[in-house]
Amino acid sequence: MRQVLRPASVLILAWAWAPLASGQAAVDRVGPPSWWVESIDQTLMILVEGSGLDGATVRVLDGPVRVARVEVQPGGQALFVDATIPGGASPAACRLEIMAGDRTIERPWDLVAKPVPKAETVGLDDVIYLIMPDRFADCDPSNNEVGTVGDRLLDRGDVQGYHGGDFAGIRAKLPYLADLGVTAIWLTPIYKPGDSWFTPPGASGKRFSDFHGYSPVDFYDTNPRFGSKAEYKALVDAAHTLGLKVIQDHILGFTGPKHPWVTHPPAPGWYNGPVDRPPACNFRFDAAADPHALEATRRGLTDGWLFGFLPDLDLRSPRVARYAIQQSLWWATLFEADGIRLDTYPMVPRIFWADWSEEIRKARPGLFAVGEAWTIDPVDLPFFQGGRVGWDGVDPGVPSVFDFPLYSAITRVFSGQSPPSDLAKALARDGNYPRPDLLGTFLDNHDTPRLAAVPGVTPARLRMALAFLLTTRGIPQITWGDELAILGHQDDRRDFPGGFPGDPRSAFEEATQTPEEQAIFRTYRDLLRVRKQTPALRRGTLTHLQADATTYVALRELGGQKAVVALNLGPSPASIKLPPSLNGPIERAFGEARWTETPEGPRLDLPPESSSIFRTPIPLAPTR
Ligand SMILES: [Ca+2]
Ligand SMILES: [Ca+2]
Repeated sequence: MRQVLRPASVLILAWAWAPLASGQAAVDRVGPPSWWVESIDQTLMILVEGSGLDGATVRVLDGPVRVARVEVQPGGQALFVDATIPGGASPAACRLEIMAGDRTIERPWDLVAKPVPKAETVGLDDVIYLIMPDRFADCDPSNNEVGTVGDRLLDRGDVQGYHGGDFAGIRAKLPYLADLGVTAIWLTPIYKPGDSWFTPPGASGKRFSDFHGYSPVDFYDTNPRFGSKAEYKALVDAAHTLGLKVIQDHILGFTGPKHPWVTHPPAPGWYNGPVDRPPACNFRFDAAADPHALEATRRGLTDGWLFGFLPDLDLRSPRVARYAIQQSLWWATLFEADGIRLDTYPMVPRIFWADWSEEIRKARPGLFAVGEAWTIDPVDLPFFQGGRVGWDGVDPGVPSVFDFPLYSAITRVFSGQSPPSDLAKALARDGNYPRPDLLGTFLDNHDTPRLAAVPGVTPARLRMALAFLLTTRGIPQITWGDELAILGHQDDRRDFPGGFPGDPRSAFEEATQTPEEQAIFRTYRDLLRVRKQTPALRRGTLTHLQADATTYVALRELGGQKAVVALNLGPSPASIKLPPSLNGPIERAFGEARWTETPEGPRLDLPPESSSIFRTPIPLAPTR
């Protein structure tokens, strides 16, 4: 069925920009460019962008896709095509036919089989390894300047330039990650970004490339400097073969400054505006969580442009929301996400997340998602975790958020600014969260200083911080190179040593690591093994046994298994009495502490600046 509708409401809308002069029809982009078949009917919004599309008609050839309605935007630059894919349809190599004026334009539009997920979704048993693809490994130098316009973007001497890492590099290093003991990789966004240097307003001429990925210009293509969609798929398949899960980093709320929508939005009000004088995001997470805040203050969080220059999409508009949800579903389904990380999650209206979660649930029930909600306030953060209806009547449905309040406590404690009792104090707020066990925990990420670079953090303190991270509640996330204690500050995403042509040595091989790198690398590997062997450390209840000015001791229990984690940050040995209920068979799984059973309960003797783990003996090979 073909049908062309032009609702009167569209015709009378005022336009903020001048339509292009009508000329010969052309199509620049079609999104989504493909879809999959399901057992039930699916309705889809296909956005066709180009020029000269006034009066266009659309049909889908060579397949079962039915076009229900075409909305031609005044100016002829966009068509919204509402289509139906009948349930039970077979995959087909379809073609989208657009007829406008005297031209007929065809685009391939494949209907494919729905991939069957290869792995369980990310969950409590996982440890996530964050990779910024540009900074990990460059195994294909031929892609380093693909598509570049103007000055070269590759400059390893410039922290804001590209360094050359790619999908092929990550794929080559997957065995290293599997051996280290992580179970999932999270890549920062792989969308196609701008092709040239960018100088934001107010940056005093300083220029930036989009190596970090948070400036998409096309939501249906990859960054060609990382590789093609086929190369990305090959990376995902290789990861799954090794038992590693893949977390996709989705941007749903904004675009890069160079996105073509900025000058040619598909419809009025596509971005929050006014576009020529955009309001900057106010970062008032507290206002979102506060039922008594001014609505205008809340809108400053959800509708402002990040840093005043990242164009903010109006996700309250049904068309914009549909586009965002579809691109998210498209990547997650066709590229087999095992989890999704949601960038700038609180800057998007919660009602959108509720809709997004519902759609994701239908496509892949139970799929893990974790939102970036960068607030260290333990009162505000719980509001953003899904699983509970908030004061606004909305459950955003996103099961996890990153635990920035605990991150803040970790930084303070292990740099010597606060006593270890602050760890217990931070965890004491867990009653505020719908699911504290699902929170994403971390020592640092790509947006923070590395913990190893924080003044006051010593190698011994770094090892204790890791022991805490990998044994406390939550799903831990490690940042690339943390296992070597690589340094770096807020805006200094360093390269993995040995990942790049010309590097003097490779830290991917233990034999060519420095002695300092070997020490921390082995600590990572050992602790990851202990965590893997000890279900209580991943899923157990958490009880604080001791938390004071120098020590922190916690018990995790699952079924009959007990695990005791003991940290002594002080410069002297410490002796700690544990409850008599902990008497019984025990083995040391990590560290140097001594466990002595007495009628009054076990006594723990902890060496200075040390971490140790004891557990109910398990019938497995001992750790190295
Ligand atoms: Ca490369
Ligand atoms: Ca926003």
